[in-house]
Order: sequence, then structure tokens, then C-alpha cells
Amino acid sequence: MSAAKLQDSPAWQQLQKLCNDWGATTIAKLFAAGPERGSKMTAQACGIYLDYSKNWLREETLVALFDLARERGLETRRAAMFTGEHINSTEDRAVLHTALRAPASAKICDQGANVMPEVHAVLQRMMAFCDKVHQGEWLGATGKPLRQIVNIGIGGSYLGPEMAYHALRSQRIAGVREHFVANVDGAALAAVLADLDPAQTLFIVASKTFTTLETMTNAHAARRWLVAALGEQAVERHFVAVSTNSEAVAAFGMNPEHSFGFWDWVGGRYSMDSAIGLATMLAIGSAGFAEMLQGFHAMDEHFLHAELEQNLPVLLGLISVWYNNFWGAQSQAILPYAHDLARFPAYMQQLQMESNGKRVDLSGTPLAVDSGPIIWGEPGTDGQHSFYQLLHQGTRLVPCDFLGFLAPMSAFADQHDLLMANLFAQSEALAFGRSAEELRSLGVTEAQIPHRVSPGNRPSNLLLVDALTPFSLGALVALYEHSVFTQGVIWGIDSFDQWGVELGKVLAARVESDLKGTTQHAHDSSTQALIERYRASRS
Ligand code: G6Q
Repeated sequence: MSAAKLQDSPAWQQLQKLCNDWGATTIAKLFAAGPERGSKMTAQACGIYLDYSKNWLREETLVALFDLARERGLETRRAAMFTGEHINSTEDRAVLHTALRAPASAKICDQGANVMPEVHAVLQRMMAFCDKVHQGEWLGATGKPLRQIVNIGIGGSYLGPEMAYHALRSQRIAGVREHFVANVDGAALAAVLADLDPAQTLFIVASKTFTTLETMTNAHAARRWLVAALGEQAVERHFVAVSTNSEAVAAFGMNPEHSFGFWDWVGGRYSMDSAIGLATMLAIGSAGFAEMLQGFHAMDEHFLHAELEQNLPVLLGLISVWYNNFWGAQSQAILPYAHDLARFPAYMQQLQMESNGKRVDLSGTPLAVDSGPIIWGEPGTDGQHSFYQLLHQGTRLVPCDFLGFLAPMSAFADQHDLLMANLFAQSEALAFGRSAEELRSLGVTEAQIPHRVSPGNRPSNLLLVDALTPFSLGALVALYEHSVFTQGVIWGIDSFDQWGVELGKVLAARVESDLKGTTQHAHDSSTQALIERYRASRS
């Protein structure tokens, strides 16, 4: 079904009507009318408990949202993705990140060929390599163990491994330290290399295409740094590659045997469980990585088989559509109450905004409704002392996803009660606020009351997870991957291409040669003046 017809669909019209008729209903009134709401509006799978009761949802809203999903063919599209149909139609590619975490016995085909033997062959090679590094069989050129790992990559070849490295801090192999260089600003590489001993440093050049300007620039600079210290012959021991472009890897001077491949049916932002996860495997070991894949796979199975009404990714995706398209929410906050998930919001930004930041549907017709929201966030409790003010008392609607973990993530376990108390209190305060009457009863003056009232009725989901482990991290990421997919199906867009990102890559190369003076492309007067100003300062 095309997005042009989206607003004519009966479920869409029903949702519009429910929104128009919402009146003065508040979250507080919904709870008063249905005391079991807090236990009823929940679902769980793979160790993740979703409480979606503190939302602007009635039973009939949910019925209409599930009707919308069915009308838009979610179940058919989901089957098409899992079975390798080329649903990334603008690039004519299958979308098979789910194969990366499927068991070896599965049969998943792209154009008739079972991809599983290759997937598991690469996994085995990655595991063998990581075991060698950990056991000191793979040593640097001077015979020292390699304990400092530098991942050079950007976007989808960076955000996942970096997020996972921090998230799985408590699972790290003793002595292994990882660093991530993404930005083409030489300061990023300089800051990392400043503290490293070349003799103990292993570089992973992670790039699907092996042509990305930032990554190749940083990789060549790192290579020069290593060669200056240890000589040309050291490159072979200190550099490995992760890429789909084996010719470019060989041209860089790396032994193809030290290269780990993946496939064009893995999108960059869906690649943290492919060979792009080599840094993750080096950090937590092959058993930890296998456990993470099991978490991804468990959520894939849940998404594929659970009833839509109990399906976590479907629920999250549809709730997001409800606020985005019917209530005009422009953004959505992801608020993990876990210091180790500090990079999770950044990872979510790419996953969601690159996937669903689209303006036309699959047929190329401009969308008549908004697509993916702006995603942002920081870990709690840090954010409470900065932007939560706007969440509680600002004029904008910002639906929030809170994430919390039952098990403490550190030896300072007594602090966990405080962390979780803050999490529960924030979602409660957003939903129920603080009224003028309550403030009066506390003796607050009339002049101050308008300033101190928190109106409440601010919606949120709360995801409560048993513990932050490789398994639960995999399940959480897959949960959001499939929520993104669900939303993309509702809008009828291609969630797996990224032509906007490609444009940036092309334009930067054009301007760079103008900065050097080797070319003189035509630019607008603003860009031209900026280029000239920069050139004057450099000369
Ligand atoms: C992800 C995007 C993008 C990509 C980077 C790096 O889905 O395509 O973020 O991952 O541009 O690309 P390479 O891995 O090819 O260097």
C-alpha cells in the first residue's frame, strides 16, 4: 500500500477520530478509571518488561493501531524481510541482518543461495582470531601482546562497536582497552594515539565500502604512525580489516587473510553483529559475542512469531506513530538509566533517523505525513539536571522511552536503589505532575504556584530489563531495529537506504579539491566566500 493512500485507510481515519475526540482525557484520569492499567498495559519478552501504561492510549486506540499495522501489511513485509526478499528496493538488496544472528542450522537465502554457511564461516574466523589475540598467539611485530585496540570507522562502522564496548564494560576481557576513531578531524586520531605504544596497538579498519573519506584518511595516518615507529613489515601484524571490498583491502597493503567480510545485505547501521563487531568480540570474547547474538536472535523470533498485540517492537513502533502522526510530536527521548549505556542514545539516533528520515514512499511519491521523529537523549540521572526541565514544564510534547535494569551494574550496588528510584520517580512525575492544590497544601505562595506546577500528562514507556548483559543488549538493539521497521512499514518507506548520507560524501570530496586549489567548482556566493577565506588563512 502506498503512503499516498495512508490517510484514506480506515484505521488511520479511526485514529484521527480518536485523537480529535480525545478531549480532556489525561493519563491520571485513565489510571483513575482503570486501576489495573499499570499491570495490564504491559508486555514482556527476552527478559525485557515493557510498561506502556503511562501513555495517551485507550483500548480502542490500541485496537486501531493494530488495525493500521495489519492494513499496511506489516506481517507480510516482516515475512518478506526475514526471507530475503529485496525489500531495500532503491538499492535492490535483501535486508538480512537477522541472518547474522540465526543459528548455523537455519536456511536463509538471498537470490536462492543460502547465506548461513558464509555467515558462520566468518564468525568462526573472527572467533579464531580473537582467541589468538587473547591467548597471546597473535603478537605485535616486536613480540608484545596486543592489548590496545583502535577501531577506525564511522557511522554504522563505529557507533555500534563503541556503544557495545561501553555497555558491556563489566564483561570485558582483563587488560584489553579499546579506542574509537571516527571523525576526520585529526584531533580524534591524535587524542587516541597520544597514549598508545605502537608495539601493543592493533588497528581495525572497519568500513563496508573501504572508500569512506574519514575512515581511509585516518587509516592511512595511523599506518604512517605505526610504520614510523616499527617499520613497514609491522603493518601485517598490527592492521586488520572489516569490509565487503576485498580488493581495496589488498590495495591498502593488508593481508586478505586478515580481513573479515560481510555482505551488501547488511546495512551499516544494522551491522554491529556482523564482522563490524570484531572490536566487540575482542572486548568481551567470543563466548560473550555469541551470547549477544543469541539475544538478538531471541528478539527476532519474538518479533516474527508473537501476536502483534503482545509484540514488543510492534507496540513501541505503533506508539511512536501515534504521537508522531496524530499528536505532532517532533522528537522522542531515549533515556537509559545506566551509565554504561551512555552511547545508546547516539546509536539510536543513527538507527532511527537514518532509517526513517525519508521524504518519499517506496514508489517515490512525497509523503503526506511526517516520517521518523528526531531521536535524542542522555543517560539518567545526568539528564535530570539539564534538559528534564523542558520535559516536565516545557511547551513541547516529547514522548520518552525510559530504560532501567534490575541488577546493579557496579560493585557500588547500594547506589542502584537511588538510580532506580530516580527512574521510577521521573516517569511517575512526568505522567502525574504536581498540582496547584498540592503545592498550596505545602504552603507555596500564590505568586509562585504557576511557576511550580508540573502539569503531568507527559507520556512515556518504561523498559525494565533483568540485567545489562550481552544477551539483553542484543535483545534491546533488535527490539528497536524492529520498531524502526514497523514504523517504516506504516509509512511505506525504504528504511534501509541512505541516499542523503551518500550525497554528503560526494560533496565533501568536491569541496576538498577546491580547498587545495586543484579544482574550481562553481559554488553559491556563501560557500565560495568561505572557501576563499579558508584558503587565504592557509596560505
Ligand atoms: C549506515 C550508513 C553509514 C555508514 C558509514 C560508513 O547505515 O550507511 O553510517 O555506515 O558512512 O560507511 P563504510 O562502512 O562504508 O565506511
